Amino acid sequence: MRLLHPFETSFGATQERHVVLVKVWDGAVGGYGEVTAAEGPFYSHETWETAWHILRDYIIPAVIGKEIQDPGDFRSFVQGIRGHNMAKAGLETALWDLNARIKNVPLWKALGGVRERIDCGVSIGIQPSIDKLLAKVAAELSAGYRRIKIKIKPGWDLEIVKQVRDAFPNTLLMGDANSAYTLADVELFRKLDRYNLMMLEQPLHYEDIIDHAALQKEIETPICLDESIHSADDARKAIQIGACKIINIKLGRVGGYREARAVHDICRDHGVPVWCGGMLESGIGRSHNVALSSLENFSLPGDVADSRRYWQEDIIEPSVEVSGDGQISERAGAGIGYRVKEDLIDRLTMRSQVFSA
Ligand code: OSB
Ligand code: MG
Repeated sequence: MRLLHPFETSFGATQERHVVLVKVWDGAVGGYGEVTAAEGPFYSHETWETAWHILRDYIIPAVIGKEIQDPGDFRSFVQGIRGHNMAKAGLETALWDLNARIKNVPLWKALGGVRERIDCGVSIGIQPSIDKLLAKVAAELSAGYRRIKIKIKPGWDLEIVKQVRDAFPNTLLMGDANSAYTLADVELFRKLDRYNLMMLEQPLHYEDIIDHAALQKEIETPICLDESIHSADDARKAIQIGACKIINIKLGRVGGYREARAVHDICRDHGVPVWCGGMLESGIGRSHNVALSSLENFSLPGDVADSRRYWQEDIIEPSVEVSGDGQISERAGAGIGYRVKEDLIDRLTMRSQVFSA
């Protein structure tokens, strides 16, 4: 699937997406999941090809033909496979969808969600010019989005944040560095403190919490961790040492709903708000993000936005729609609550494989 616009972060730009989808079929009902790994190993070590390999050769053989009463049991089958959380989440989230469809309940309710409408923000990539960025921010605000995230990197940071803040003094604004800095940049972050950012996402190394804790002591702006948090245990440690005040939860990064809920719960118990991150998902991954965001402690606007920001035509029907006041409504239907356009998926498919018990 080709993104309508290239998306650029501190680690590079992307436009062509290879989306690995997982469909689980119990003989009567199907459930769908999405692997959120990118084309290259830049956000994380996983790519869509490594996910395919790990699913085909390890995850699916560990699960196929097994009796699964509860999708939370999935973890016990794949415990021996280290890492590859996005590959695991592709199948785990499909099992949650399947289970909710079998029980004929909306997935967000099966998860224990309480928010019938979720607050939406947008993530705006690095732009060719500050004028283009300002125009994008203005357009997203008039579309109704409640929070603006701008990607930053060395050379596209202080001045950019200043100009956006000057132009939009009252907007909920944050920056996401995707690990582009080190502790040597602490002066820069002190200067960023002037611009009343809601948070600064993952400024330092993608596996670090120690340096983030040191940085958080030096600055006022809350640090939000993304890349560094792969589990509830990571979240506990990060909170314990003061590495962050907010956590972004992504289903892929943590390996699915079971761990996402555990991260959510640990954060809630420590008074740390969370929000749902995005990975430029197709409608299937996006609908899972909508369901996850219904949980109580998702109290900040997430990066879950309207399908039309990304795709000419999405693979679910209806597509994910954001209201004029920046919200998405949870669906009343069973499972993810959207119809999956299998015919369109067939036309877009470049590789597929069927595994039977
Ligand atoms: O860091 O949150 C991130 C996209 C790809 C990889 C990492 C990130 C992002 C985004 C975009 O910020 C979120 C979205 O609009 O899906
Ligand atoms: Mg991020």
